[in-house]
Amino acid sequence: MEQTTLSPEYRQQLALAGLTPLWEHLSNALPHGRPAGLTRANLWRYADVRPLLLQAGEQVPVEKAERRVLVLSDPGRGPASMQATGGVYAGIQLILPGETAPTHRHSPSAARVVIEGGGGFTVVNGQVCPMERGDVILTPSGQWHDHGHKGAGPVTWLDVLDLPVFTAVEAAYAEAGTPGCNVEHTMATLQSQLLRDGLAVPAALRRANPYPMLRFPWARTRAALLELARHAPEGAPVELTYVNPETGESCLPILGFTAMLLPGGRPLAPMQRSPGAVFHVIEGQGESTVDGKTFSWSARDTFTAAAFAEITHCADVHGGPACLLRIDDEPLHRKLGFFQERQFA
Ligand code: 1HN
Repeated sequence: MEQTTLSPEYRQQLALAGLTPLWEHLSNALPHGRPAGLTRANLWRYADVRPLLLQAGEQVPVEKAERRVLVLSDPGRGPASMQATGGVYAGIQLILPGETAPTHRHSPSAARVVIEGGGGFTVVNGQVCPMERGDVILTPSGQWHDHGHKGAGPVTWLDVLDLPVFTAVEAAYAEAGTPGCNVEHTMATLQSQLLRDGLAVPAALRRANPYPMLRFPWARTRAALLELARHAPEGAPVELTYVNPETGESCLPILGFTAMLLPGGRPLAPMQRSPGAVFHVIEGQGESTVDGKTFSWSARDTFTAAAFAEITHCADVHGGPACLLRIDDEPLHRKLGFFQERQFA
C-alpha cells in the first residue's frame, strides 16, 4: 500500500513518538519477486585506469594517502560510492618502487588480486606474500598488513573488501600499526607452504589458525584450470573455488572467490545468482553480456554484475581460453540461509 490518508495530527504524533507506519513502506522494503538493487553493471578497462593511477602516483605521496587507490565506484549509486556491488568494495591500488604502505588493520576482510607484480609484496600477520600477476592474497579481518615494493616499475592490484557489509552493520573501523606488530612469522609461513603442497602441518598450528592459507598463487590455479578443462564434460563450467584447505569452507567468511576458464568461441550462460559479482579478467579476451549490456574485455579489466543478473560470457575464438576471477558475497548469502541460483537461458 502506498501513502494512506492519515490525518496530519496523527502523522505528527507518530513522528514525535519515533514511529512510522509499516504499511506505507512494506513494498519498498521488500519488493515483489526480486531484490531492487542499485548496482549498475559496469566495465573498468585497465587501459583507462592505469594512466589515472600513475598520475595519483605523481601527485599523492603514499605516506599521505595511507593507501593509493582509485575506487571502482558503482555508477548506480551516484558519485563517490564506496561500493562496486551491494556487498563488495573494489579498488585498484598502486605502489611504486621503494615505497611502503604503512602497517594497519581493520575489521573488514580484504583480498588482493595482483594486476602488475614484479617485486611487490604484502606482509599479512607476519607472512611475507610475494605478489605475482593473478595471485589472490587474503587479508582477513583484524590482521596487520602493509605493502612494499623492491622491484622496478609500478605494482598494481585489485583490492576487494567486504566493507559495504561492515558499514551496513556499523562494524567498520581501522587501527594504525605500532613498531614490531607485523614482524615475520615463520611458523605460519611454513604452515601455508605445507598446506599448499598437500603435506602435514605443524601440529601446534593445526586448526588453531582460521586462515591457514593467505596466498593462492595464480600459476597453481591456472595449471589446475587447464587440467580441469581437459576432463570436464563439453559445455560444463570449468571453475575452481578458493577454500580454506583445513575446512573446505570459503577462504573468507563473507567474500567468495572463483576462478573460471572460458574456452575460446563457446558462449557460456552461467546460472543467475543471488549475489552481485565483480569479474576480473586475468588472461585472454572476449565479451560478456550482463543484463543486456555488452562489455568487450581483455586481460586486467574488471566488470560488475548486479544480483540475479543474466550473464553470458564468451572468450574470443582466436585468443585461446580466457580466465576470469569472480568475486562476490556468496559465503554471506549462504550464511544468511538465502543463497540462490537459477538457470535463465
Ligand atoms: C585498505 O586497508 C587497503 O590495506 C586497501 O591495502 C583498500 C579500502 C577501504 C578501506 C581499507 C589496504 C582499502 C582499505
